[in-house]
Amino acid sequence: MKKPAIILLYLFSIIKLSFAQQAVTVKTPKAVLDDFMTKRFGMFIHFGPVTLRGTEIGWSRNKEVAQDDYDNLYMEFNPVLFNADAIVKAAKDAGMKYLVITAKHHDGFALWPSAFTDYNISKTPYKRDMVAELATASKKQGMFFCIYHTVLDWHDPNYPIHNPYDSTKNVKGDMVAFKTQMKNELKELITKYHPYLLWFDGYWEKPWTNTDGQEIYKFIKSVDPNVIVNNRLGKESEKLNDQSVGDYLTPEQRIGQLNMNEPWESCITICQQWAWKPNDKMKTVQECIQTLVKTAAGNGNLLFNVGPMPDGRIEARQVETLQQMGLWLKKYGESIYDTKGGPIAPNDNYAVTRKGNKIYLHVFQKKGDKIVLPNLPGVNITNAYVLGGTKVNYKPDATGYIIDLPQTLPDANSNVIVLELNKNAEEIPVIAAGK
Ligand code: FHN
Repeated sequence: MKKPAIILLYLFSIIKLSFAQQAVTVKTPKAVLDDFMTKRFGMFIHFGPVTLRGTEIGWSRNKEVAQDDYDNLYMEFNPVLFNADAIVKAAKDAGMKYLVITAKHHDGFALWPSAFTDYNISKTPYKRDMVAELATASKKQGMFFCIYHTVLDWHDPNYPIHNPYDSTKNVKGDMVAFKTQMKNELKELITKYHPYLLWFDGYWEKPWTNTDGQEIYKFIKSVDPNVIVNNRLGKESEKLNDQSVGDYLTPEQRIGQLNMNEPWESCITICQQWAWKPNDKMKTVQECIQTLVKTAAGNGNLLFNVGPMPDGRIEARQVETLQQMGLWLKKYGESIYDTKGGPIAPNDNYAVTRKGNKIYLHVFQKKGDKIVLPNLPGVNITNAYVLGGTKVNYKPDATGYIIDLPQTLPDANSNVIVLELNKNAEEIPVIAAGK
């Protein structure tokens, strides 16, 4: 090949590469993200025709449920007791500030009457627009409404993978057409339901590239510059950097590490499965409350998941547990909402959150009659008391501060002792673990 042609080819590939690697420059405004991180607690709802089988949404297709059988469940899907106002009220009573509905999960079924896919709610006996009903109920009750939209879609002919358990079923597909479909659906969802946040998922399969993620993020921002987007559009899911796509980290089924620099949100199930499962093992009220406290103490939000039953209601035992969380937050909410995590990382006995000149010491269980806090540089405790209760004795010692625990801890689930300081607690650097 002649020299000029080689140079041209080389230049072309450089330009192509630079475009591809270009980081996403349009970002969600910091103020919007900071506001999101003050909310601390949201409801995740995994729901769809699969609920008729009580198996896992998406993943039970071609596993516990044969593909044709799964893909035709929508013809029986008729959750007549689905009541968006009641579901939003259950979230509100739990003390939750935002709600995320799986408008479209990996099985490709749309819970809204999309103009871009026939595989949607209007084709079911139920017919009604479930996304619109939840959006309206959320607006009425002051709940921030958010939408989950899958990246991968095993039902879509343009997406190359149709069965994650059997690659022989893979097809050529057409990812350009697939992305066009996704953009059409996202524009439809954003302009019809005005979500506060878009929760993506399913970025891990080969056909999807980080560049695809960047392209969709830019598209979303061209439709609504303020909508928050999680970090599951791109391929980088463990940290936020110039290659990652999205605004915050999303550890799953675990409480994230104490992190003051990157916004994060743990998504965790109240039972084991994301979609409803008969007699699924449910967390105790104490586990639920301590999970929320440890998440906030790590400086993160908790997105707590429920799966409505085939008739559309959330199980009474789950609603009851959520109500108990709400009652706890009614008493101790100031130690969770709009606080910062740290400066000490959570452990099995206690965790801390902070706001202004207050540190909230969360005591999970009474091991001994005192807690010894590590030394906090330049900090003097000026007052200590059980939140909403009696004074607590404390004294400095060589290693830090000794906090005398009350004879009996007033709350069976999680207790809060307020430590008033001589300075702004939010300025205290994070104490390295084990100090
Ligand atoms: O595959 C999904 C799963 O079904 C569920 O939606 C969770 C929720 O975060 N995310 C994926 C697994 O990582």
